[in-house]
Amino acid sequence: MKLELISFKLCPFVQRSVITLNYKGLPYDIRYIDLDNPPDWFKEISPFGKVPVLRVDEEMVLFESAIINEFIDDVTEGSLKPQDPLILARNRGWIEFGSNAIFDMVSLFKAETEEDYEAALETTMKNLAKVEQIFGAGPWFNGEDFSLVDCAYAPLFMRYELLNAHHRLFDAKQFPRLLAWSDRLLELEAVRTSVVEDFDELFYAHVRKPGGYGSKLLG
Ligand SMILES: N[C@@H](CCC(=O)N[C@@H](CS)C(=O)NCC(=O)O)C(=O)O
Repeated sequence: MKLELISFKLCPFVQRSVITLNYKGLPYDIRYIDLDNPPDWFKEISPFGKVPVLRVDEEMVLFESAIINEFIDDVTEGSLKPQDPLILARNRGWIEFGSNAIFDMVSLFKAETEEDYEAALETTMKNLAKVEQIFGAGPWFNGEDFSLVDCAYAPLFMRYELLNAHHRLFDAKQFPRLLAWSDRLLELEAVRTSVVEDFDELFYAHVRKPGGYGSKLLG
């Protein structure tokens, strides 16, 4: 099976799929596009005009990171999805929650005014508090079994680590379980190799770009 992942270097959703591909050891090619100026062939194949898109055997196109990840999992050994339908449904819900948490994190550095920033900060901290509250004994979201939920949260935590290094937003006193989970995830080979080499500089440049209150504080 030939896989080509259509990507944007900074996209956390693409990164979720890269982590899953890496973790499952499935060979793939990656092709980067400029999302500010997407090529016509991309507009034709991506129904939402978004990355990631996974081209399978040059003909079938899959989109939406959560669905791409389930596909990657289904065609490889050792499932990253729980067998119990109830736990699986719960996992899917928290993956979706993680997607919203990514958009809320972006709204922090996109905040133009102090007021917008404070509102975004409140939302993002509430998000993290909810995850802290439901996270069990670890080490992973489902306990001993590494899962697609872990793949889904690593990109969010990688970005928060970079933001925290610049301007501390939260610490281990507030979210001890979440930060321990984050540390564990960020140490994984599949996660460390899921971004381009100059990711940190690219991310900081992206944060600085809007130029408003949030970007000045966090960039
Ligand atoms: N729900 C989608 C979200 C993907 C997404 O928002 N990707 C962004 C880049 S990080 C994108 O392609 N944005 C382009 C656009 O919205 O036009 C998924 O999980 O794959």
